[in-house]
Amino acid sequence: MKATVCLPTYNERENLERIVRALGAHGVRVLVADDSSPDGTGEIADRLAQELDYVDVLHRPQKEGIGPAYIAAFRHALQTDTDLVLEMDCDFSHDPADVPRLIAACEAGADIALGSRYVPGGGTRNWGLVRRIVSWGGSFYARVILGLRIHDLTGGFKCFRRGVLETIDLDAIHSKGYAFQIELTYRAARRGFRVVEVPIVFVDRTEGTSKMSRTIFLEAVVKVPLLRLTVR
Ligand SMILES: Nc1nc2c(ncn2[C@@H]2O[C@H](COP(=O)(O)OP(=O)(O)OP(=O)(O)O)[C@@H](O)[C@H]2O)c(=O)[nH]1
Ligand SMILES: [Mg+2]
Repeated sequence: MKATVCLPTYNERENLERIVRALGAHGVRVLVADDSSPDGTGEIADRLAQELDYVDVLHRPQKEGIGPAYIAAFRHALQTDTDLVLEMDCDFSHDPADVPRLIAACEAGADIALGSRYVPGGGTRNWGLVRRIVSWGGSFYARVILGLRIHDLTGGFKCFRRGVLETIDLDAIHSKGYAFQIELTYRAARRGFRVVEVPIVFVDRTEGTSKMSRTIFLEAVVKVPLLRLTVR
């Protein structure tokens, strides 16, 4: 199946080129969605797109969070003949070498394959106790309130069959941060799509800085019960 990896970037100049080249080994297309990073990530993306025929770039005028960046990238990818659309962080927390396993899960029948830290074989590396509790606790909170049988709801390493993204009402999604990941999976599960968790080991970034913030955290806390009440 043809696959497109969407890579949202904001100040990832230390990571982008290595990730794009590593993805090239897996026969996927790469779509970088850069929110006018002040560190020049967008220019690196343009240079790579000129050199490598599997790379495209979407430049967005301002930083709006991963939600809007992914939605713009999905719409762009859906205009091509790609069968699968992937999400992946551009900071090596997600290993490009795991991309074929996510694709294989969809080829084997999943509508959505989620890279999961909280199933046997998955895990996190180099994260302190607080980050581990926030992440696991966030997934547990969402799992209980939304009544899903999915263990990792906040992760951002995923593969969708294009039909999933064509069916969900992308216009209705306004989440910006982690809530976006929860919302997308919840809306897909409500539509009856088949979700499969693929174990991954998540490694804390070594280059660049995290964009996680208190606002992003609070958005997810508030959004989860709202999703439960409003999404049919
Ligand atoms: N286009 C765009 N990309 C973003 C934005 N915020 C974060 N990203 C990218 O989304 C990916 C995940 O962001 P991170 O900063 O790693 O956030 P995180 O993975 O939730 O947090 P950490 O685990 O602490 O790194 C990275 O590739 C970021 O560059 C944004 O506002 N716009
Ligand atoms: Mg990260």
